[in-house]
Amino acid sequence: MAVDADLDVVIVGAGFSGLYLLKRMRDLGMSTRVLEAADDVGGTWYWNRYPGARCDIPTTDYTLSFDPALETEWTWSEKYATQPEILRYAQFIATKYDLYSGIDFVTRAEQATWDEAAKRWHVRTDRGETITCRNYVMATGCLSLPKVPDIEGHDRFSGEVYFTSRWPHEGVDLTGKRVAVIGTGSSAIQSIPLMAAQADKLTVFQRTPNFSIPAYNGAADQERLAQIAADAAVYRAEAKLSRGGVPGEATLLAARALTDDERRARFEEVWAIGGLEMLGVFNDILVSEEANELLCELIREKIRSIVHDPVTAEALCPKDHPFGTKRPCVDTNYYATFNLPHVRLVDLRTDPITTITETGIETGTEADGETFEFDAIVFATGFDAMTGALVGVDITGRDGHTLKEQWAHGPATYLGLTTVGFPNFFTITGPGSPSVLSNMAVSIEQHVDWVTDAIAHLRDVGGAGAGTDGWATIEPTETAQTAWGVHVNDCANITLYPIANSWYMGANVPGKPRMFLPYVGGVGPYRVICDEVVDKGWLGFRIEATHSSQCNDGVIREIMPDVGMVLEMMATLELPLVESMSPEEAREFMSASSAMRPPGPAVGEIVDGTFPAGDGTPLTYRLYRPATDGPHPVVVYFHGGGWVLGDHESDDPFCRDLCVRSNAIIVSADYRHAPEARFPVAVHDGMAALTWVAEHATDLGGIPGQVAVAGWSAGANIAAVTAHLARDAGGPAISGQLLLTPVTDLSTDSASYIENGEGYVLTASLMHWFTDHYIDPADRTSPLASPLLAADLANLPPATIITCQFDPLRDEGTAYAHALAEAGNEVHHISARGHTHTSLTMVDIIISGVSYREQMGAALRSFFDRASTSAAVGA
Ligand code: NA7
Repeated sequence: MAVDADLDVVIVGAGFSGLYLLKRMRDLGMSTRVLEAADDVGGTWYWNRYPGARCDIPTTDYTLSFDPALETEWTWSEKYATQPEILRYAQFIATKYDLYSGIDFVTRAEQATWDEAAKRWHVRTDRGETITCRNYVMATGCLSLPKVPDIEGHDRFSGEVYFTSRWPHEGVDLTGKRVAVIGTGSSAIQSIPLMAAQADKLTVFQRTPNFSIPAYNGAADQERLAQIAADAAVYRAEAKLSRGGVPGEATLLAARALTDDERRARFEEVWAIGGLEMLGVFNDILVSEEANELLCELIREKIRSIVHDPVTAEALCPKDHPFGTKRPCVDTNYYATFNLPHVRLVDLRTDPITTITETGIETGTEADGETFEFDAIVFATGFDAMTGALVGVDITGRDGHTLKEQWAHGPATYLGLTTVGFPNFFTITGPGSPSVLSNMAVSIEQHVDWVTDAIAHLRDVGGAGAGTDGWATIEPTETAQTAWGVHVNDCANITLYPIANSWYMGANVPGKPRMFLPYVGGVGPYRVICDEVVDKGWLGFRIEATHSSQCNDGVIREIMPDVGMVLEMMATLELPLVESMSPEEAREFMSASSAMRPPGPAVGEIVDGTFPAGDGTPLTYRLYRPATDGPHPVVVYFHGGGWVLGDHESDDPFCRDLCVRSNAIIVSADYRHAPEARFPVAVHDGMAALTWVAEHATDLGGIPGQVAVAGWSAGANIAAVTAHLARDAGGPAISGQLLLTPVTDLSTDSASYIENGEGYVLTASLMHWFTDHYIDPADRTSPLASPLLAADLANLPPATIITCQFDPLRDEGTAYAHALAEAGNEVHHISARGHTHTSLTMVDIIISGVSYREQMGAALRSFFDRASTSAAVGA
């Protein structure tokens, strides 16, 4: 093969990513070339020249920060700069750092193939050149490959055809023309008011209405400018650690917690600021459908108030996706444009396009159709986002596998930067990174810096710097990549994003696999993760050089993202250790913490009462009755708290949730606490509660004979032991036992104790504090304390046991599930990945716990279904 050049680095794309990476590579002395299909720099801002094209992030923030000189040498003229100004900024950067000389313009990378023997990439261009390089970087942008319009007859129209994504450089004069616009995404919404100003007639074909917020464009925000002028470094550093790449405090206001008036006032305040600030109007809009709908209705009211014709207004009101789950648009006069007499909206939901003809567009059905004649059609139909440009180049990695094949079911990356089977191949703002959900300027810089560090490291460990032909190769491991995909999904799944048919989900391109493409965990947390990967010895990467090889395999984030956030938040509070307190102090501390939680769902009725312990001592209970018609089955529930703490108040939100999900009465029964009443008092109180509830089921509104036991942690220990006692006593009959993270064995030497003994709320030292208060060492192997150690585990009620990955008690819960199954009992073991001992009970805080609580509700329902079926069979 004739090789035209042998380089350290080839970069595809001369947008902001390619430009900055070229600069960094040159600074390191790397031989580098950039291949760019256009005849100038700018990437997205080179191609997207449609009228009205602007940034939707304030341009004070859409700024590269690597050189402090950029802060003073460039000034943005507007709040949201226009495309020509942003393009000039890219040209300014290319000129200032003498980058033009490193770029091959009008040169498209067509093929890249990894040569394992030579440890190089061979990149072929459409000019017939082959360039060989050590490292190959796709800096091709996320919205660069236009989607081919999937409309019958799209290539038949004989008039003028334009694509917003490929707008002619010389501009277009639509004066006096009959113009069609197909699509109502951001490109259309920005350009429609300007096209309407020229066209004789403008017809907008809308398949899905989008939310658009006014830009209120004008001078750049003075407050931001002042902050930047005062200390640009601090301002930019704050952006880098923020969630979206723009500094700012997250609101503490939850839409659901406000009154209608308060909500409206806050909404109006943010509407008056305009733009994507609306994404932060309330803190629950991207996680709660109810909260989101409250906001959607406020925006719809605005649309109805602007658009005069009620039918058009209604058609413009988005109703098929929660606000924010498709990128909201930022406009100037978009909705008002539909009040102009020559502008018409065609709702493709009611009148779909049947075909594009030589002279126009036909809609509707044969019986009831409409024919439109046009001089020009503008396709504003979007992009094959995030992956289109990457798989558009024929990239072949190790063993002849192509990226296209490998990503046929959706992209798989480690950190959105690298992918298994493709050594020394990097993607800037690739799928699996914050990219399109963030301020791209901030994300681009972070990715380029990380890739620069990686490439420098490869040269250093390979020894190339010492004059050898060393260089190293880097590639992620399967373990790291798979786990990253899981984490990306975990983050998306606690939001409403996956609901929408958006390009974030790949849903806009027919046949594209449906999966959430960007990383929603936030710019700051993502940066921390990328840095941690390096600090942990390039965790999850295999780095191989001629004489050395290193693979620190592992997973960077396994904890559920919302659980991780709560742990981080708790860490910042520097709470005192419970085990440093007296039981009395610990109880007060727990009550105070409980008072600050969300209350949990409403139930039909709550009744507080007492029942007698075996010695006649009155003990309290709280009964939760479903809102549905009774009678209901009854669950006797025992709270958590290590036999020392807790009561029905401490587990109140969880009991409400369980009541709603199981449609059963929950009787949260207290039991006496240690150290005042040590083992086995609590166990006998548990049995007394069960006996009393079974005897009074009818009085309580329950169904006699349908009684289950349930509990969490120490309460699950009481529930499990109560089931043993009831079996041995010949009753009461128990329909099932639901044990959430139970204590089943008081020894503390399991692997889960060692792995999770610190840092996940229930620590090994706290567990020792509980156990020491509860029980003498000599009694700890008693089956009434450690049910796992019972000689006889047969003939126990059906069990559902939930264990959590990051819980010291995980292994004893798992062992109990196995032991019960081995003894012939029906057992369902649910292993909650990424959860901790306490996370599943955090109702309305930990969203990733919802599916497990749903499974707990289902488990209770199934106990009772079985009980009623066998009762019917018996009858
Ligand atoms: P978008 O946001 O993907 O918008 C494309 C629009 O085109 C959207 O309204 C689509 O409707 C519509 N579309 C696509 N295909 C068709 C067919 N076949 N028939 C009718 N309508 C169709 O792309 P943009 O260029 O506007 O914006 C991209 C991003 O750039 C934007 O999010 C900002 O981040 C900047 P659909 O919703 O699929 O029903």
